[in-house]
Amino acid sequence: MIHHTATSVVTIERFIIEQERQHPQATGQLSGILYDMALAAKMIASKVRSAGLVDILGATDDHNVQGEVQQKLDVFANETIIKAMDHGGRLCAMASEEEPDIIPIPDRFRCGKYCLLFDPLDGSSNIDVNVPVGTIFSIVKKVTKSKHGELADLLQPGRRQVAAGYVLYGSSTMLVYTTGQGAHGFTLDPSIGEFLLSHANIRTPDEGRYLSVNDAYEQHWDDSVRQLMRRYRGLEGGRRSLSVRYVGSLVADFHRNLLGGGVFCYPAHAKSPRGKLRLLYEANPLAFIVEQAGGAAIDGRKRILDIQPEELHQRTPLYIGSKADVDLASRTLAGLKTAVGA
Ligand code: FDP
Repeated sequence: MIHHTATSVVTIERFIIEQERQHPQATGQLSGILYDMALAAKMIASKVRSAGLVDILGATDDHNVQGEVQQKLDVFANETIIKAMDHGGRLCAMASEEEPDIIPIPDRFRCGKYCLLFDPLDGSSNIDVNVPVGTIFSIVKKVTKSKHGELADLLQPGRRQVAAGYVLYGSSTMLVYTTGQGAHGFTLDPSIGEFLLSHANIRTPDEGRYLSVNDAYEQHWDDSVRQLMRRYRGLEGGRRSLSVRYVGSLVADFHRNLLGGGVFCYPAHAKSPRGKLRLLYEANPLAFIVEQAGGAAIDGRKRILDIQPEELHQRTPLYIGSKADVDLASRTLAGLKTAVGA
């Protein structure tokens, strides 16, 4: 663990270099990917900030692979990340929530040993109403021998991630990432255009304050999910009730709960048997971060990071956040009759 004095200003670049130095065998490729992500984040942040001022609001005619209408800003964020990342010689393949297939590295560029998976602009249905949105990313190491990455390189369980992070475009822009040495947060200082260390070694409270769930789906939930929500609300089991907060932008809901303590739930339900969120672009990276911060993430039964993905756009139910609250989900959904607070 690197200690900085209260007065030292630590840029994300300095922090990444200092973390890299703790691994003498490091080639600098991973650090390079993280700088490039920080650059892409600054470009997207600048566009998001001016979204209300320019004629960029509203949907394009395109639909993404999930059949959702793409907002123009999604398209911009997607292209910005691809362009920032494809030429550095560190990646061998990419995958985006907005693209149906693997994104290859163009032949004119060198290929490296890492793969990047990302959700360029999460919470995009919130763009038009000035509600925070985010970018989420995950990095894994190539496992096949091919020069260009293959599907098998991208379809790795989350526990094999070497780094993951998210950017929250909120009242300030924050980037939080982990390389498995804790989760660290940086706030963009727009006056100098740098991400500065603001939240070193984030620890999420063991017990949460907040419950984030869209309970408009209650009619479609099964009985165990309904029971879990009653327990979170203190209506059953004698547990202290959680306060409900639901922005509807995963990054914003996750970030608030990470810092303040809480649980975000997107259960499977009758109309959406695998839930809504994407394992590779959303659940895995956030699960890596939350575990590094002392929290937990499950799909209702299994640890998210242990799920073997079968397809790029696989969906998963998600229960993520403070350890005690996720443990309660695990016990309740398994139908265990143990005491709620136990
Ligand atoms: P969005 O559809 O606006 O992109 O992953 C997609 C996501 O937002 C998450 O950010 C958010 O948590 C969730 O969907 C909201 O879904 P519901 O509207 O079904 O609650």
